[in-house]
Amino acid sequence: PFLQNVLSNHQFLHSTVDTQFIDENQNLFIMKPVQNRAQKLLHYLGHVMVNGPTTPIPVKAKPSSIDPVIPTVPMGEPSLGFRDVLLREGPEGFAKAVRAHPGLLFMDTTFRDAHQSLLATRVRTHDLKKIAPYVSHNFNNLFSLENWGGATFDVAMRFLYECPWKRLQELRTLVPNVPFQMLLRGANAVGYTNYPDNAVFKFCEVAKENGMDIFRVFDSLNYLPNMILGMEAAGRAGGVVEAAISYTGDVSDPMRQKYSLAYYVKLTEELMKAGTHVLYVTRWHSSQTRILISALRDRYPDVPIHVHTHDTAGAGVAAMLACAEAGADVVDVAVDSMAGMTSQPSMGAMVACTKGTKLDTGIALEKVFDYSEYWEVTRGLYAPFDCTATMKSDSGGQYTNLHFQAHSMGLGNKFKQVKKSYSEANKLLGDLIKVTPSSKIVGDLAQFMVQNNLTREEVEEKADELSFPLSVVEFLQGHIGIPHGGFPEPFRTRVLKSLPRIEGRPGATLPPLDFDALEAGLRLLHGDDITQEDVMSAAMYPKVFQEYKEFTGSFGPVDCLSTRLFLDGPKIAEEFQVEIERGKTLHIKALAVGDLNKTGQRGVFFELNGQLRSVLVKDNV
Ligand code: 3PY
Repeated sequence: PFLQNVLSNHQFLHSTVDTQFIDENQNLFIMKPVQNRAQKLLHYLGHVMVNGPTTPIPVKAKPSSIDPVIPTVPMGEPSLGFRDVLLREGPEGFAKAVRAHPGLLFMDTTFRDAHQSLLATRVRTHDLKKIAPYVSHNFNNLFSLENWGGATFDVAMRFLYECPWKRLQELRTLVPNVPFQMLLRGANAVGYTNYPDNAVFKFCEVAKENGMDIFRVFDSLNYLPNMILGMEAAGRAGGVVEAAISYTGDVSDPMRQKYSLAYYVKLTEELMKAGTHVLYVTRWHSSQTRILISALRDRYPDVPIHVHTHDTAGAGVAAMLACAEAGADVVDVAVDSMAGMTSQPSMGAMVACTKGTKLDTGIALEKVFDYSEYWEVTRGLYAPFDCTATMKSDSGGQYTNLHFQAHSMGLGNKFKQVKKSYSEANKLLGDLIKVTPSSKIVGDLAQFMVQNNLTREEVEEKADELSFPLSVVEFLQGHIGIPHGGFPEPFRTRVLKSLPRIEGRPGATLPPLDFDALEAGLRLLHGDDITQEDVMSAAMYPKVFQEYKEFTGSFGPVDCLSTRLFLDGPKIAEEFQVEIERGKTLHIKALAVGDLNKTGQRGVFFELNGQLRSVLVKDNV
């Protein structure tokens, strides 16, 4: 609101008042904080021009210089979708409608898992927003659009310097008709470790308020108490609860008893009892599909079944088709140019393969082509993060993060060895379900073995002498829950010695989070415009949130920049426009980078809306 302060109060400016007027009009001295957004933005651009990208770059490649063409959408409101059913009939009615739907339904993972799997989760809200209306208008019959949770929450703040909540709010406005889906890591919410129960409950409540619809809840060990906590949090917030069973092993192999069909059936029974609206099976391998889905379909004829895989081996389309034929209602796909390899199977391929059959999706292939074209060019902007630059198809599966971890630790040339050690590390830890964070724990142990040249036998022999990665020690202490079949002994005892152990669900013994105290602390540090969403961000990632606020304090919001400018900055003499808010556009031209001065800084010169402006940037290179 417009403040009537000393600079603008008419009576004050014209001295038609006595001093009592000041006492009675306290707002005279409330000054609107100077935002200085343009200068901060120039500072950011100057910083990138001098020091390079502000986010770590794993692959030696430049963002492509071609801009994506945004396909046009018709004027007016998009057609009704499953979100309208959900809003009208609630989670139960929604689940019934999904089950009654005649053809095969899709969840589109392009906005989350596809780029988490291929592009290190780096896709920015800027690029999601441009194509969101197209999705809303052309794919209104999607079961859901997966666009939040998993690693996106952390990466948005840590590497993209943007607010994950704002992403959710903005996408919600652009896509009113398709249900949004997020990945909730059970009691770990969107983090890597257990949070106090009240933090998980509050997180789901705020996510629902911001527009989230379906909460897919998993636990990286399929540890039921953790899953049930996440399901309760999602359900109490009013969301659709999708309990996710993480699959490992081989149900067709009678020799592999640990994760047998009976294990999955029993787990499903518990999840049904806990009140899941939809069943989700996440699969890391492409065989044995029929057996598991058929068994679940037979036992639970009324519950929608939703299936997921990564296409690392190249058999994703075949696996999803087999699942659909065995009774799955929904399968996960990513748009063609963001599909395949460690991402999901291709949407176009699934549309084409089911056309004219009882599974016909009703989606027009031409619409998928335009969607794919946008993403093909957009993907080029993220070339510095594209894992397919160094990774090739692999029938072993489960390697996205491992690959990234290995490369970032300089073990890229030993990836074959890392993969072999991964399997050995998994056996050492007792053959685990491997999803975030258990997959990372196994990966950490594998890398530790490669770095120290250790075999499984040697690790077992020297277990009480070795200095294991913290994640491995904490896992054995019980920080993320209890694995199926218990902890591996005597390995656990030898590693932990006298270290404390957590019995049961870790969150149950954590003291509740004091939200008021957290909020008061944040206000003290960052001022009064702290929102409940900020409080949740700080609850999930205190240090990352602090750094994100420090970054935006210096550089302002940078989500208004195109991805090429965000990553690489402008070239000298490049002219461009940046819309910092609706209707407020800056016209910028990069003029020159000056010489290094005595204090290690450089002047960077711009033209801003026709006027010369400069910023001083410390040269860190
Ligand atoms: C995550 O936890 O981020 C995952 O994608 C697990 O599948």
